[in-house]
Amino acid sequence: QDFSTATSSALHQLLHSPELTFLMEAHDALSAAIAEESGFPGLWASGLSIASSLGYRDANEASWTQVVEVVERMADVTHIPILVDGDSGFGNFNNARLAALKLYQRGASGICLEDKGFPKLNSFVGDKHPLADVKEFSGRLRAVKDTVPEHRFCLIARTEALIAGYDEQEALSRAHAYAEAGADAILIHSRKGTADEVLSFARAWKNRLPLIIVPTKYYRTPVAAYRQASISTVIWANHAMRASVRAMGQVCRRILSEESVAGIEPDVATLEEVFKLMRYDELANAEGRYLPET
Ligand code: SPV
Ligand code: MG
Repeated sequence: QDFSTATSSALHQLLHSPELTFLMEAHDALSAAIAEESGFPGLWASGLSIASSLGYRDANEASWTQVVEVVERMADVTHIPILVDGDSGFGNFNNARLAALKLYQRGASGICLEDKGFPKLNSFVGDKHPLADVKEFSGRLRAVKDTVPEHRFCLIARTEALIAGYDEQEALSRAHAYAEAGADAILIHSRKGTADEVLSFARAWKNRLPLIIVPTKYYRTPVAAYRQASISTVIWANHAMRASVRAMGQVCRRILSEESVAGIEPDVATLEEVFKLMRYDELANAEGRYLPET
C-alpha cells in the first residue's frame, strides 16, 4: 500500500502538471516492463488489450478478478503509476468500489470508470453504446471515492456521450456531474477520425478538472494541438498489443514457410534482452547472498 500511495501521488502529479503527459498501454507484466524501460512515465492498463491477451472480447468477458491479477503482475515489475481501465465498474456501485479497492491493494494508482452499463462493449465495436443514468453512475464514482483512501488513488470519470452519439452539451453536463461526484479527472472519448470534437469539448470544459483523451481513431492530429488546448494527458491505448499481434503473426508465418529461424533472428529480441528486462542479474546477486557457498 505504501507503494500504491507513492505511485498514485505520481499519477496525481502527472494529471495536474502543466506538461502534456503520455500514458502507454500495457496488458501484462512484459509489456509493462517494456513501456517503463522505454521511458514512459505511466501506464494505461487497457481493458481491450488485457482482454485480447487473455483471449477474450472487450465485452466484460474477463472477470474483474482476472483483471486485478494482470494488474498486480504489472505493478510487481514496474515502478511507474498504472491507471487501470475499470470499464463500467463491473456492475453497480458495489462492484465498482470492490474492484477499485482490490486494484489499490494490488498496486494500481488509479481507476477509470466509463458511464455505461454491464456488460460494456468496446467503444469502437458496433453502434449500440447505451449510457448509464447520470445519478446512478455518479453513485458509482462516489462509492469508489468513499472506499479507497482519499489522495491515494486517482479516480477518472470517462464519458461515452460522444461515442453514444450525443452532442457536446450532453458530454459536458455529464462531465460536470462527475466532477461534482468527486472525479479527479475527466476522460472524453471520441471515435471520430479528427480531433475536432474533443478539442471543442476541451474549449468548453475550461479545465475544471484535468482532461484525458485517447487518440486511437484521430491519430493523425499532431500532439501540439493537445498542448495548445491544455489537455492534461494522452493515452496511447492499444499500440503495444497491436504491435505484438502484427510482429508475432509475421514471425510465425516466416518460420512456417522458411522452416528455419535463421532468417528471423535479427528481427526478434535477443534472449539477453529478455533476461535483462526480467532482471536475471538480481537473481544471480541474490544467490550470491543467500545460497551457501559450494
Ligand atoms: C481500452 O484501451 O480498453 C479503452 C480505450 O478503453 S478504447 O479501446 O478506445 O475504448
Ligand atoms: Mg477499455
